[in-house]
Amino acid sequence: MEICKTVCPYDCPDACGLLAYRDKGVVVKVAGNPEHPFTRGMLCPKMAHYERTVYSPRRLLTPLRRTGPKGSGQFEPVSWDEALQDIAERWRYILDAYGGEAILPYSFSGTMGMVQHNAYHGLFYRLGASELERTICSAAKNYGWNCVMGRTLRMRPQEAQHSDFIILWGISMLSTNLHFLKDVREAKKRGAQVWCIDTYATETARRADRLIQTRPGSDGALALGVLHCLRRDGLCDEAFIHAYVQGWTELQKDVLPKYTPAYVQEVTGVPAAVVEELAAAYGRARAPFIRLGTGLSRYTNGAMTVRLIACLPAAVGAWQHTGGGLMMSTSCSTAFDQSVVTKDEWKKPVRRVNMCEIGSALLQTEEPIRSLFVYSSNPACTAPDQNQVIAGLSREDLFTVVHERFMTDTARYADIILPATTSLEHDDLYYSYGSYVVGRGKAVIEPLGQCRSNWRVACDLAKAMGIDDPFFHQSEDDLVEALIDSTSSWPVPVDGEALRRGDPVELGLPKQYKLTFGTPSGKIEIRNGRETPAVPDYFPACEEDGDYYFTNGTDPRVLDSSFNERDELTRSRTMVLFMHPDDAARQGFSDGEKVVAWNTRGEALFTLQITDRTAPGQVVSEGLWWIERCPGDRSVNALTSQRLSDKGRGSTFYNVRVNVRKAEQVVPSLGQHKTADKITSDK
Ligand SMILES: Nc1nc2c(c(=O)[nH]1)N[C@H]1C(S)=C(S)[C@@H](COP(=O)(O)OP(=O)(O)OC[C@H]3O[C@@H](n4cnc5c(=O)[nH]c(N)nc54)[C@H](O)[C@@H]3O)O[C@H]1N2
Ligand SMILES: Nc1nc2c(c(=O)[nH]1)N[C@H]1C(S)=C(S)[C@@H](COP(=O)(O)OP(=O)(O)OC[C@H]3O[C@@H](n4cnc5c(=O)[nH]c(N)nc54)[C@H](O)[C@@H]3O)O[C@H]1N2
Ligand code: SF4
Ligand SMILES: [Mo]
Repeated sequence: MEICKTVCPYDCPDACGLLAYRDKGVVVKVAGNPEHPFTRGMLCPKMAHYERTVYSPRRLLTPLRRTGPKGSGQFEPVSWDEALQDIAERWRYILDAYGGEAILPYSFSGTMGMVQHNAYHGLFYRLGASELERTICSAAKNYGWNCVMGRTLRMRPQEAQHSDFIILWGISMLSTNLHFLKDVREAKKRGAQVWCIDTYATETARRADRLIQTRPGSDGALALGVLHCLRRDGLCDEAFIHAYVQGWTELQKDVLPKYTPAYVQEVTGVPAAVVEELAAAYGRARAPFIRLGTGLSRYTNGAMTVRLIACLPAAVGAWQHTGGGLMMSTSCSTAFDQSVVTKDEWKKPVRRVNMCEIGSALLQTEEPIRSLFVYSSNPACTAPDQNQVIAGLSREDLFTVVHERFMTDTARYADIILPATTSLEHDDLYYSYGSYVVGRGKAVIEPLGQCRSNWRVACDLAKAMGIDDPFFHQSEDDLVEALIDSTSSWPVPVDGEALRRGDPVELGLPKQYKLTFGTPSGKIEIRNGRETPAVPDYFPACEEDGDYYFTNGTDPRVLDSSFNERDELTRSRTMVLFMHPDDAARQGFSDGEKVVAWNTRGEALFTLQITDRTAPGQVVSEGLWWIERCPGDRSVNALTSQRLSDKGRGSTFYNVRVNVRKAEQVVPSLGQHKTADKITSDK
């Protein structure tokens, strides 16, 4: 038995060190790599049996061509040559008749390896295809942070061990950042308090010392309430502010007076006394640490919310203390020059399509998208406004190619499906966005069946399209080597040799990195003259009609829609809707009955769970489920909106309201299967 070192490839901040046990060319089990400085030998339950994903009987093993109507799931196997030829022929026709912008690539987070994640960029730049704005995840959050902190290096998570007051703010850590728990526990052992701020009692919140429950989208006002109290009670660090912060005077003069605890209670639903307690605990802590999640930024005021929260550590000078500060994603990816893979010099100015608006984009009749190439993503499940997305994918005249490992909701609508490798079957280099640990993953086994990696298919398609460039003659391992050689701009030398060997390597950070502010002024920019408004202030998220806020949180059994292939994980307890007992009583619902949540965009069928984990006036469901795992024919994104965030053109998944009715009640069809027949086929 050989033990091969690799990395978990999924879109999870932890990027665990993974050991694959290989026996006669087969991976028989996996385990966590105990030498990994952040994940320290533990895997989450999904990955503890990664071999069940790799060798799943559901793996797609040959290219497939559609034989039935779109979405019917009827396909026949074809050879790679035929599949590539079909695609090239259709694309040549589209390029000639309509130009490259009629083709759109769509991808996101199937794999975080820098080679496979970016593998297709060069090809689509060369084709002059429309460009996808990849903003679905954390664009608003990054925008908000950048307004205040610019390119300041982000915090190292292990520092939290030295904090005496940790706030898990809008993060479902036990699902989405499990390995941070070790640092939190370490801090607790040393006496730290751990509070959680969320809109409902997540599993994470249930284990914190305290949960503060906010009204969805209102956290910016809570941050201002805390700042109001800190200033009033003399708990700010004036010396730090004087040395390192710009715009505090304007904030305290023009904005803070309004945010009295009583006013903040009105806006956020957090009792005034609790706002006071939070401010006192934060202001009196020696080294308060905020771990900021992404959920709270997925609103039409999401970037502003993050901007306001980022003012907190500045006001108390948390940055100057070991263990103090604010952590969101790390800056790890910037250590590498990813243009060695993305080939940015081939980029031309082309039409940009925002991925959160893929539904409307596929239905637009002016200069329609005529071919969609989906890889490493499952938009029919994970993009907002599912009915629009599916209506778009149902267009008979849309030529859709999906490069996938499994028959996902999206793959069902493909004309051609290409079978993809898993991370154990291809080479890559992985960074982490929840720590500073990076690692290499060499292919551990031969590709299953006829599966091919993203890089391989990008090169195959380039050839089929007659693009002959030395760039496409490189192997994926050549690209990994080039990435390892590309770290010269990182401020601390990177141990390339250890990386080459496959060891997990933790990137070093300069000694004073937390006090070296990467903003144009060199200071923390509470006032940022390039923004409107220059001084941040709360504004409410957009209001929708409907009786309930709808929060769609994460489930530890799936990662976005990945792992739905695993029957043992996802066979039961999908599409559960939490509702407060008062609301259930008012509507005459009983626990366990089937209910429909609906709004103007669509509806989805759930099993009701009556629980006081949610607030009155709010319903919650966890997890993104393939439609075949759902009791109805839609999943949660039938309810969410394509509307973009205030800044950063990000998603607003949590900015949703719904009504709820008993399942057997019939209501006139609401947006379900919005038709695509506005688009006329011309081929
Ligand atoms: N098991 C599992 N792990 C995952 C994922 C997964 O789907 N499953 N997804 C991966 C990906 S792609 C990402 S981006 C990360 C995301 O991981 P997180 O940063 O944890 O983000 P979310 O889970 O989207 O949201 C976190 C929390 O924000 C809360 N929230 C929503 N609105 C508000 C609000 O207005 N205020 C406050 N205070 N809280 C709010 C939600 O209730 C939720 O509990 O996780 C990654 N890891
Ligand atoms: N309602 C709601 N919707 C959400 C969210 C939410 O919180 N609420 N979260 C959003 C967020 S944060 C994100 S990041 C997105 C993510 O959404 P997606 O990018 O769609 O992520 P996944 O659902 O994990 O789908 C990834 C697919 O890539 C495939 N894959 C894996 N490795 C490879 C590979 O090497 N090559 C190829 N070709 N395919 C591969 C997998 O089989 C899988 O089907 O979802 C968003 N959707
Ligand atoms: S999904 Fe996340 S927690 Fe699970 S093994 Fe992968 S990186 Fe680790
Ligand atoms: Mo994400």
